[in-house]
Amino acid sequence: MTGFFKGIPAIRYEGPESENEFAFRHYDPDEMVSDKRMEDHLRFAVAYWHSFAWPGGDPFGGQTFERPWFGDTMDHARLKADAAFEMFDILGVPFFCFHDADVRPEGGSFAASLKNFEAIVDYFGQKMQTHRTRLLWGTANLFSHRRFMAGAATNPDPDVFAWSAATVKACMDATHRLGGQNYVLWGGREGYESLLNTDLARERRQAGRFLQMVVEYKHRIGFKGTILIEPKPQEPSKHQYDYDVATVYGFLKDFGLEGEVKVNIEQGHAILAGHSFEHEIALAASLGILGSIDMNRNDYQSGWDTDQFPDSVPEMARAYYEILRAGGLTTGGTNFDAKLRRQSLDPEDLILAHVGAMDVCARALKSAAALLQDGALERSRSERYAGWDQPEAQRMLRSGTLESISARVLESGLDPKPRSGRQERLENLWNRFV
Ligand code: XUL
Ligand code: CO
Repeated sequence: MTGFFKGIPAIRYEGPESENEFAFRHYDPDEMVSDKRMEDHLRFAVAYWHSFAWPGGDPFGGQTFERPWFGDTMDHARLKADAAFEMFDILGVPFFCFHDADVRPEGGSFAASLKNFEAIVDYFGQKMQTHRTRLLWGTANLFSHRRFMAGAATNPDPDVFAWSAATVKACMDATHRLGGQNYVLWGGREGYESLLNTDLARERRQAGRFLQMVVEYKHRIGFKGTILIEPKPQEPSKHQYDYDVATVYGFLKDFGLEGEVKVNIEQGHAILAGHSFEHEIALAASLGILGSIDMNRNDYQSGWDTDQFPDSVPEMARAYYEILRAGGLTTGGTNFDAKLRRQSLDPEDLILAHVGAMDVCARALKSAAALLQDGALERSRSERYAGWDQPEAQRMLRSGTLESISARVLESGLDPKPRSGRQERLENLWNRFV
């Protein structure tokens, strides 16, 4: 026991009337929501980096948090893992996620870093025998160290490409070994700062080949999890090649990977791209590439990626409605890629941030499931498109030409009658459930 969370009890479901801060009011893992237990719908994960590796800095100030595991030794790394698994137990979360750089000290060479990493992965493996939390996904940090300042796979220097490929291999091996259900690639530096020094076509080709290698390796080692790309339009780079879901889909098609790779959609990234979270989820679902979600919101005024814990049930309900409509999460989950505010110094803050976020998601899921089950929204949507179910309309889509359609319009004296889109009525319906 590290003693870091001393005095904090395991969090249990006590129902909406509970006044106990250290209890769930809405998240009851065993409660059935439609066809599945709540825990199996939401598949919550704790993000190792924000909760255990982030020191509380911002662009104007450094570390605010003091944690006994901050330091560059393997002893520190093991203490950090001990504290992390203690928190997973307190929260009862089924999953966690990590980057290589979150969990091990950097060594003096690639081989030394790898040795540290493998030792910690062994340590995780031992801990997972006595704790119930599993690995949702692993990933590589190819953005923090200065060697990645001009990109990883898209770097003008082939040696950085090679270093990145070797790093991803190590992280995929670790993910596979720990039974991870997905492997994520977020291209923080896969973009550019200035077009004046950038060869766009070349960088995009490098990124495409890199991703093909990842998929080839996945099959060679027999990793059964899903490979996920996490779109983000900018920050840290001025422009990232994985801008949003639509851009990623085009990229996957270009490199023949649309059947192999899905997306991990983050709420804050969707907002930065000028979309809503639910838009990105609905689009991914419609393209068959919805994989997983990172559940952390941005501040709507700051214009950058603030990675806050979710606090709005109506917003989350929009997201879970689209997820449920698409059939739910399979290998994916709800990863809290969220960090405390830098003034939230106490161990209690870290626990209660997750408790509140899990409750918000649970309420949102329940509202969304009730609305979907009610069926009125889906009926209204199908009625709106009912004309397309007519054989004539289907024939037009299948075998129509501009000439044949034009002839029919002239012959039939066709005269379309505008119909209400009923938006406000549907908003009222929505608000009855949420
Ligand atoms: C950065 C971000 C990352 C990815 C994993 O904005 O979201 O933490 O989720 O690299
Ligand atoms: Co993320």
